[in-house]
Amino acid sequence: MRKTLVMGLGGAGMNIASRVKQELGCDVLAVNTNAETLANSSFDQRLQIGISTCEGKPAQSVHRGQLAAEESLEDLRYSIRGADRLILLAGLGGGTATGAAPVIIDLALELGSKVTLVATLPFEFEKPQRAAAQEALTKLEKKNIELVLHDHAKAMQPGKALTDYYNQASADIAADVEKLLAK
Ligand SMILES: Nc1nc2c(ncn2[C@@H]2O[C@H](COP(=O)(O)OP(=O)(O)OP(=O)(O)O)[C@@H](O)[C@H]2O)c(=O)[nH]1
Ligand SMILES: [Mg+2]
Repeated sequence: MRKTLVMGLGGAGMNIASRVKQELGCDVLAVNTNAETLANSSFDQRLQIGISTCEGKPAQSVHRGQLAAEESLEDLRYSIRGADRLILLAGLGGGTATGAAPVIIDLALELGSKVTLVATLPFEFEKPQRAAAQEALTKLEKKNIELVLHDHAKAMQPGKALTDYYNQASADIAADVEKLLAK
């Protein structure tokens, strides 16, 4: 039987992954540098990356996110090995997911997995995050992966509360993942 690994990476990735887990009932591996976020989550499978690089805190820069994944490459290899397919859930724009995603994707491809990156792009008001996400996206588009993007700048409706918006975004992305899993 084909094995798919669903991974929630970084803060947004984990929030989206918990909705995916709740709605689709699939197993999810939560990956983050942030020890507190991992400890407060209810995922059965959790991996803290970059313990020395980030000391349990958010990566906060793309470079530190990359170093965190590189530091934990063997743990990531062990987690991904045996998966025919990786569905990686991430919010681009912060440090952890933006820096770690390319490292994780390259590792999964090297291990022979097909990779789908389901990623959000930052809101219009998140100027530096949007620039960081765009730069990362340019590089990710060159990789041999499937990309499913959810642009917060386009999907956000004026006047909508952020929590309501995130709820809707998570539901929409869970529906995207359901379609991917049915493929
Ligand atoms: N859909 C969704 N998007 C989010 C959520 N939280 C943040 N975002 C978006 O995701 C982007 C990245 O934020 P994080 O996920 O916190 O970044 P990170 O990968 O955890 O990086 P660090 O915080 O530096 O460790 C933000 O700029 C927002 O655009 C969420 O709960 N749901
Ligand atoms: Mg974060």
